[in-house]
Amino acid sequence: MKHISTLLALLTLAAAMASCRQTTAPPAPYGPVPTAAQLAWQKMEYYMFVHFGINTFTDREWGDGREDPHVFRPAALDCRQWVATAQAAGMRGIIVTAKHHDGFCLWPSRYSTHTVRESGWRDGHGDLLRELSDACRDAGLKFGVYISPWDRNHPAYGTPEYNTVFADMLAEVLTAYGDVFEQWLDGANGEGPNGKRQQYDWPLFHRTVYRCQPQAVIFSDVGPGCRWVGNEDGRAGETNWSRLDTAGLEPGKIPVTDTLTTGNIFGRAWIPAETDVSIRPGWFYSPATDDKLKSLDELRAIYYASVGRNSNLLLNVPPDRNGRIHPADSLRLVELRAAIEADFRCNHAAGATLNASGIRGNDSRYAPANLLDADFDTCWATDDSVTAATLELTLRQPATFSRLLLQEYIPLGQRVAAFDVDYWDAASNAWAPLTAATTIGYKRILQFPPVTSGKLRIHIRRALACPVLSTVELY
Ligand code: FUL
Repeated sequence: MKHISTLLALLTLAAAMASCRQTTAPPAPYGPVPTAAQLAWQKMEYYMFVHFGINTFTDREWGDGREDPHVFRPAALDCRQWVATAQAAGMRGIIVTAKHHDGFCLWPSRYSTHTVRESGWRDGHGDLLRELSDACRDAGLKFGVYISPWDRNHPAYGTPEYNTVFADMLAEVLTAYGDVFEQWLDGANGEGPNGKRQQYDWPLFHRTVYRCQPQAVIFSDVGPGCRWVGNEDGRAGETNWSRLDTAGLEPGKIPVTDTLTTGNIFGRAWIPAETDVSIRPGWFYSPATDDKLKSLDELRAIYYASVGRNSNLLLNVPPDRNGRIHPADSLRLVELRAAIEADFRCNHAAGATLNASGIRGNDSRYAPANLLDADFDTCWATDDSVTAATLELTLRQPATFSRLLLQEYIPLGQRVAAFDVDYWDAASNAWAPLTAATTIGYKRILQFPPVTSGKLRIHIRRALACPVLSTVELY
């Protein structure tokens, strides 16, 4: 009996020593890293843009600010229908044009006389931001606002006083409707009613947003929270760094949009890309575009070129003159969701075996098996000195696949700069090249012609620091 308890004590001690030995330090962050708000934002992946306002009723993209507010007359406006549509589409939030360039405010602003109040909609007591933010909150969708600094209606536009007006409008919106996940600010800047252009006070605008909504991610051409992807085609760069150098740049003053599409490999700030694109030819509704929606194939390609390339997708779906999302748009969105879900139905990497050329400190906390669990926060990493490495995936049985999904653990920065992928070709009894790419980032999805194989090899050729990956999935 005594022997057994001594043995047990020794075994317990050995186990304790083994766990004490696991002192491998985690990888140090590489470069700038996302804030908690940017990380939460990145995980949203796909959400709805809603362009709605005066232009919905005038067949114009940019109203001139002289429209009669009574033009705004949605007969059956129903924000709950927008929210239900976004949810059915698999989207996680909605960003609405609270004010576009024409200056018309979808809320009864104290700082303007060109608002829903003056339109007579809901007898002048309507507040679209109230209705939409309530509907979002009730459904668990996040709520965001686009408030255009360019204002073709406001008499103060083009004078220093307008900067205060605009900051007051921001504060008004950002304190009255609950949490705002994203403040969308574009750099459009044209002449106002007084024939003058505005010198925007960006530091004031940013301070105001952060004071009212410390967790909001501020979008503009160049951040600071997230950046424009540099085109309106729905396409992030094949190489897409979430880092950007912004010295000397400001919204509306960007020398080359290519930089926004790819980011800067050694950029000093963490400013990930957001891909904004419309389901219709214009941003605003027009009956003339009811039969000109992007096809399912086009939208699916956009998904792969945005979410599949380390960018969030902000898909614009403009409600019609009734104030509802048109059935054609709703149907297309649901088709898209079904197509994407079908693409990612069967993950052949689940239950597979994954071996790595190296494991950080030979510590099981950094084992490649962590890439196969569904947990973003468990990773595979190598020793600090290792910046090229190989992962070999052995499936339980040969399968046919055409998509590889990878994720880097971005809380420690973005590292991988080049990798290629081979599959085991049973016919020739050798590895055969499948595809190659540069960056991964939060999410990278590679598509290739279907192959049938039992083994796949990912070769990271170049990383800026030891690779830290979170996910490998194969479909
Ligand atoms: C741009 C605007 O000029 C367009 O009208 C549209 O709202 C687009 C999303 O942003 O800056």
